[in-house]
Amino acid sequence: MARIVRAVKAAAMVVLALLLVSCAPDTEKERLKATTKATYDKKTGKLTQLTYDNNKDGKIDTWTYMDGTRILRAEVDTNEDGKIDRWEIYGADNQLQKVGFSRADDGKADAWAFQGADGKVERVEMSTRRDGKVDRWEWYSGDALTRAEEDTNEDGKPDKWETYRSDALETVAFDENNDGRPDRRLTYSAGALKMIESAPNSSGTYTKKVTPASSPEP
Ligand SMILES: [Ca+2]
Ligand SMILES: [Ca+2]
Ligand SMILES: [Ca+2]
Ligand SMILES: [Ca+2]
Repeated sequence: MARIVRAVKAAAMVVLALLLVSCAPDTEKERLKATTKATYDKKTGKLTQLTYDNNKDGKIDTWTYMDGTRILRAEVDTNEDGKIDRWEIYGADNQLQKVGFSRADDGKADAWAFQGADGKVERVEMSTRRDGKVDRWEWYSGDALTRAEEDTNEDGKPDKWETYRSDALETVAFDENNDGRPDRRLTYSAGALKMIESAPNSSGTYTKKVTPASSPEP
């Protein structure tokens, strides 16, 4: 998660790199020249793409797509294995909107992280079926996962709710009759199931509680 937090301000660095080309020592100058390439639209003359060598190893690893001075998106091959592993999407104000990443690291984005005001990940949207359709939403505080919602039956509505404490699952609730409201809640402590609640009344309060018998002493 930390690498997502470190938002690469690709375009700013490219501009910086272009400036450095003129004042860097020869080898550095050569590297920047070889890896910082600008592509322009033949008709309009507008800048459409900039490349960049973010980790300074002489190999292009960042491709920033531009519309003139506006950054549209950047694609980054962080580990230089030939597969893009980071997708940066920018808003109209050249501010980073979200960062896509590939949980399977197969060159296909399946999760997108949104930053909070503190620069840390605030929310992650996920396509668990890897079809581009978001069906899981996670919320973070600091760097810790605090809660999640999931649409497990692809009807566009969450039907599974999870809460976390110290990155461990604390409760998970399920909507079993597909009315958008939870019907059963499982509570865990230190990985062990502690309570099952069900039969919610009209205000959503569970009226039935079952405490699983604790495992027999060895
Ligand atoms: Ca590189
Ligand atoms: Ca890669
Ligand atoms: Ca659903
Ligand atoms: Ca329900």
